[in-house]
Amino acid sequence: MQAGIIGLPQVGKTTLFRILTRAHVEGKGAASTTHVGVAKVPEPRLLELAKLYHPKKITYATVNYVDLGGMQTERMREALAQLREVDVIAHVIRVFEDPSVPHSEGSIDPLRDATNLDLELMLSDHDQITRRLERVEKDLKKKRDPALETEKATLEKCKAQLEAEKPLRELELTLEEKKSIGGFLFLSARPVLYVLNLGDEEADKLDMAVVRHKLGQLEGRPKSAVVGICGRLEAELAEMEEKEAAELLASYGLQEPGLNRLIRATYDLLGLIQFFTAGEPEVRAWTIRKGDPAVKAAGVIHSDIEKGFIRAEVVRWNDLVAAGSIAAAKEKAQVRLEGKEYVVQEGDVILFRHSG
Ligand SMILES: Nc1nc2c(ncn2[C@@H]2O[C@H](COP(=O)(O)OP(=O)(O)O)[C@@H](O)[C@H]2O)c(=O)[nH]1
Ligand SMILES: [Mg+2]
Repeated sequence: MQAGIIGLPQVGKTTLFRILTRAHVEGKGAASTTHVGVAKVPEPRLLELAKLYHPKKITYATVNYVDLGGMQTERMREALAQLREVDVIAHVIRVFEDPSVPHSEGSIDPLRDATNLDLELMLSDHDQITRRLERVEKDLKKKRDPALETEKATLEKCKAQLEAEKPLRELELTLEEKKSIGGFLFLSARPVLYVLNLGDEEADKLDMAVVRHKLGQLEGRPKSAVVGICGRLEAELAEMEEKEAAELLASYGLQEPGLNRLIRATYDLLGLIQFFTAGEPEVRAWTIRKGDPAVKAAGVIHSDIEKGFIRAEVVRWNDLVAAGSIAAAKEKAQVRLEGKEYVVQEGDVILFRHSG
């Protein structure tokens, strides 16, 4: 599972990628090179759990990011092809003003940039659908085929959506319809995170960014989210000692870097949730998909635990922290015994009992 960082040239993509992953990317202007990096999912609940167990190790969940470089017109085709391999699109949009950094479109207009990219994605899908429909219609003339009929009907539905200038991520499809076009990797169907790269002067009012820049249109849409960050400020924070960074954040009235919200939003859009395991050797966050059963969660830890699954002992993390220990939580009847099919909830602390 990974998120692809895209956007126009000089909007702050590489700056963001570097601080997300603390990775060292060599050289400037390496627009066409792809960089993959791993970001830790910030999780204060792990620290709360650690207070109970004093573990040797704390392990965070992670999200993978790829820096896909600039989406300038002359390399649009190549850029779009790379996008087919990502699960979520993180679209970095320039909002910050800085005369020393040129804007490829000549002016700052975040709504225009967001809309233009979405249109490119829709155009690409529209092309693909048109070509496929021609093929399908030809084949249907030769011989009747119910599966192909369904595919045709679904593609036509998608086409109408695109012609109304709406992305496929906002189109509701039945399971059968989804299956019929499952082989296509439509770009406008990907969840999208609009990342507003703001000037430092907005650091103390990140929440207001959407309203200030009249971007309400981007908010509250299906399979998408908007987050504001101050790229340059975050880059400075990332270079600092923890204490210094906390002081600088506090001076802006902030409790945590904008980056944290960005990573969490990506994680949500990927459809992922965390559950925890806690003990003296390690307190750890694990990643599963929303809706996964306990036996699958067990398999994420180790295939032996999945195979020998007996039961899961489950407690809500806040109940465990409030109780102070598993024994105390058990006394309060807050520890449940669950079977293989139990649907794991975000924030469950689980101990798996297994044979072998
Ligand atoms: N003033 C200001 N400059 C920024 C900010 N973020 C990035 N930059 C500058 O913009 C230029 C392009 O940044 P870069 O991350 O390489 O952009 P990319 O082309 O999208 O990868 C660099 O000179 C950065 O220092 C920001 O939040 N504020
Ligand atoms: Mg770059």
